[in-house]
Amino acid sequence: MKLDQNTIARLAEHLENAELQARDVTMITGEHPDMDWDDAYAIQDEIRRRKESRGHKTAGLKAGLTSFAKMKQMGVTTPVFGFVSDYMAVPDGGEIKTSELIHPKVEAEICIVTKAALKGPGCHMAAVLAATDFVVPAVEIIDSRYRDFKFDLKSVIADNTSASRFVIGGRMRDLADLDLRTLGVVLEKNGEVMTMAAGAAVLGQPLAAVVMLANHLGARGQEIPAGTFIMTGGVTEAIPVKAGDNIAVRFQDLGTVSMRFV
Ligand code: 0L1
Ligand code: MG
Repeated sequence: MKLDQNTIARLAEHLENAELQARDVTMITGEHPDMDWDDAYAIQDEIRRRKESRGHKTAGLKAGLTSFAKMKQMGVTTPVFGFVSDYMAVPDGGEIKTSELIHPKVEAEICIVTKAALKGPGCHMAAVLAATDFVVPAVEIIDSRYRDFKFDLKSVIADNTSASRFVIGGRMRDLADLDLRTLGVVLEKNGEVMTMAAGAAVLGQPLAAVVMLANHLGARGQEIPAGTFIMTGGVTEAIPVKAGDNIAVRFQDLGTVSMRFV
């Protein structure tokens, strides 16, 4: 690690305040060009610790930048990992206040909930298949705290991978009844189709993101506990939204997830 504890704490407070006050900031690697990957995740961990110390529960884990469309959109080649907090959850069909956000975008996510712990290194697809309790669809609302989306991967990791809101909807289904690779997703804004894709857009198979997450955490001495909600990453590119927009995402076999931006 290149940053000391005081700097990590200061950057976590800076980025969390930007999130909570819906205020954009410049990317932190501008000021700290030497920071490394461990520093970036340490800042994210400190943001999580701050939220939990105020009584917010961590509601789930997320993989980001896992689809070819998102990697292309962001000009990167590596997935990133983050978390979502309880206050970020919005009910299906609910309202999302744009005044609480900076420049939100929506993306469709195939998600699972685990029924057994997953621990890397060495976690593999069979372990994830065995540990999956059910599959459920969601929409993630990402809202990078960085001005004009000007950031690099380390800055994004420190900013908790732009996590902002999420909506779980549709219906839960058994993994054995689905083919996640061919599962189609259609994202509509104000009744117009914006983008569509199949699950294989996420690393060839969305559960590969869970394998990577377990191994990422395992390398840091952590595991995915049983009962964890995991978002495997946007299937399509992210679509910008503003007040007045209605979003409906139709997932084959999993139903529809919708929300309104006000
Ligand atoms: O969930 C994600 O794919 C993370 C995206 C981070 C970069 C962005 O804000 O688009
Ligand atoms: Mg996402």
